[in-house]
Amino acid sequence: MSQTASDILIDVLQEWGVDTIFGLPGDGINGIMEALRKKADAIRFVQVRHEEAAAFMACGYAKFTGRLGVCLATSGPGGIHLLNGLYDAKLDGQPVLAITGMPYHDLIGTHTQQDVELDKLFMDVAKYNARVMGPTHVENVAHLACRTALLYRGVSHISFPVDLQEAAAGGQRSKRNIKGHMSELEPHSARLPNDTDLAQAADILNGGKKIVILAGRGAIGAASELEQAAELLGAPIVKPLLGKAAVPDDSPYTTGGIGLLGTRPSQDAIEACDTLLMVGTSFPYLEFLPKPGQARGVQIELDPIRIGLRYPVEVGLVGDSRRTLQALTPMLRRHDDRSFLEKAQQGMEKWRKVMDEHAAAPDVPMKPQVVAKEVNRLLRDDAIVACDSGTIATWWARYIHVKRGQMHSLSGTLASMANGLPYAMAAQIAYPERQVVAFVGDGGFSMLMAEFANCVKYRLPIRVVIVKNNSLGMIKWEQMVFLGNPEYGCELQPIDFAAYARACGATGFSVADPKQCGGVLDQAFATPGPVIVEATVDPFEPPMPPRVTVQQATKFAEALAKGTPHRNKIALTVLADKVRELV
Ligand SMILES: Cc1cc2nc3c(=O)[nH]c(=O)nc-3n(C[C@H](O)[C@H](O)[C@H](O)COP(=O)(O)OP(=O)(O)OC[C@H]3O[C@@H](n4cnc5c(N)ncnc54)[C@H](O)[C@@H]3O)c2cc1C
Ligand SMILES: Cc1ncc(C[n+]2csc(CCOP(=O)(O)OP(=O)(O)O)c2C)c(N)n1
Ligand SMILES: [Mg+2]
Repeated sequence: MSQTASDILIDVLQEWGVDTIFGLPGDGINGIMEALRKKADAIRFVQVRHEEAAAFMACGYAKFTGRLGVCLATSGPGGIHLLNGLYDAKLDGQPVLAITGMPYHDLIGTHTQQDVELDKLFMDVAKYNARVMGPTHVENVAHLACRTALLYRGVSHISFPVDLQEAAAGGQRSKRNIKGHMSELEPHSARLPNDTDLAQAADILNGGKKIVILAGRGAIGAASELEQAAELLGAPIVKPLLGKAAVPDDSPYTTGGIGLLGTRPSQDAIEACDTLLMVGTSFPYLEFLPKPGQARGVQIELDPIRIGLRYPVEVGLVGDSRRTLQALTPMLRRHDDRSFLEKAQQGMEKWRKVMDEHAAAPDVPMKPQVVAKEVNRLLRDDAIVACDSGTIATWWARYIHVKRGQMHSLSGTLASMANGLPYAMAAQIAYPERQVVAFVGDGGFSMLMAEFANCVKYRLPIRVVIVKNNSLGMIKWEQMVFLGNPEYGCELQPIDFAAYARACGATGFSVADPKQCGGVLDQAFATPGPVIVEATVDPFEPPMPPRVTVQQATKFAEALAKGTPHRNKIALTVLADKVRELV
């Protein structure tokens, strides 16, 4: 059987180590599907029910494996559906290749069916974006697409007209497209800053008295180097959300998260610090960072463009976090004054007690914190946890404590809903033996819930824990606390998710009583997956910021006064939480 242009594409992907492609077939990519069918023993095609999930899966796959994530969608609507997941990859810096179909090459731009010029549509999301012009174009384009996504940590896109997909390989090349002139390397630099910058950074850090280390996603994999620096500098490690797994939560150096869903000790440390060492972070909430001029700044960052992006640092160390810390720490002297770190540690002890109080609440309706705490108890050292956007992210950030070896993520800078389930599926596909949990809200889950059927199809034993408050909880609170308005448009029609699990051929559990929550989760985690646990919780439980500002309290009062539905219950719940913190 003669080779087609699509076969060349799949061969190149194989050369780049691609073993999984997430997608949904359509008449605009049937040539590529045939090439995949022929290579089914080498490259697994994972079918989705909505292309958005394929793009999220590709992003999740990249996040959890460090490898290229690949998604495939048909021309027109299929390609358009990918966009949200691709933006997630772009904004969280993940290497993802999207392959889409296009109409017949000589009908593009003629109002033919599905005539969407996807390369134009993807111009903003993709760092590399090419339309295949013929079989002899495929090899070069495919290599560059893989290389760009991996080396520039972003999205590449290849759009392939449907007739060219089936065209015979090996046609006439143009006279300048001479075979063998391009190498297929994935080259790397040393990813290390220069010595002058290192010395200047060490000077600033050695001179600091109250130093905070802000360690984000780019510091994952550098836990022992971060702890070593923290020990030398007597500095607490504060973790932006995507850096949740940068150091485990039982590390004596960390004060956990920062920002609205962060901890009070993190905020206290940031507000008091005189020196800030940022490592692999582009944490976006400037209002939670030290005020400009308050602290001297040093930043370790792979991407030179991002040095000084969020805080006016004096030195930028352009390099990989781990390698740069290895070069920097021998130049740091041990700070004998441990009081700043000790204060943060004492703060954490208190903070944990308050959090434990909330998570032990016997109230009915059940508090979401109870569910998070019970999930936390059941997580193994090898767990991979995918979370979603919503108040759910607060419970995950504060009550699910990272253990050494675990991986955790959510859609960070795009902050999209609906990524939780696809991320978890991609994780389980990449690591069949690991424990994988999707910890999601009812709103986010229901956006792409059809994908759960594919957990059954592909025998993915994931545990989906749905914290069900029958509302778009986070938005409800934002409307009240940030704008002072009554909630509007946030209630969700309840769905019986346990029955839905059974309808898909899986097991479903429901729990609404905090006394039974641990037992039901025990059972669910012991049942061969996939499993859905729907935990019905108090819709009025607020995701409290680490410290309530006067403005937030005023807006909240205004919202209640303007006639927020259920305002008495809301006021009582917030008050009860405050009391719990005080006693
Ligand atoms: C509902 C919701 C609420 C949220 N609330 C909060 C909140 O309260 N607090 C919070 O922290 N976040 C919150 N987020 C997430 C937030 O939007 C950001 O995504 C997050 O703070 C960014 O974390 P980061 O700095 O670790 O990652 P990024 O912003 O992705 O930054 C990582 C940086 O590391 C660099 N890098 C990558 N690899 C390396 C390497 N090897 N060496 C050196 N540098 C490297 C990258 O170039 C990048 O600049 C929320 C998200 C959601 C969905
Ligand atoms: C795709 C998308 N649409 C809308 C939003 C805005 N948004 C952020 S959180 C949220 C509510 C999430 O609801 P749910 O999943 O039920 O979680 P909860 O807040 O109730 O815990 C919404 C609508 C978003 N981030 N992403
Ligand atoms: Mg909800």
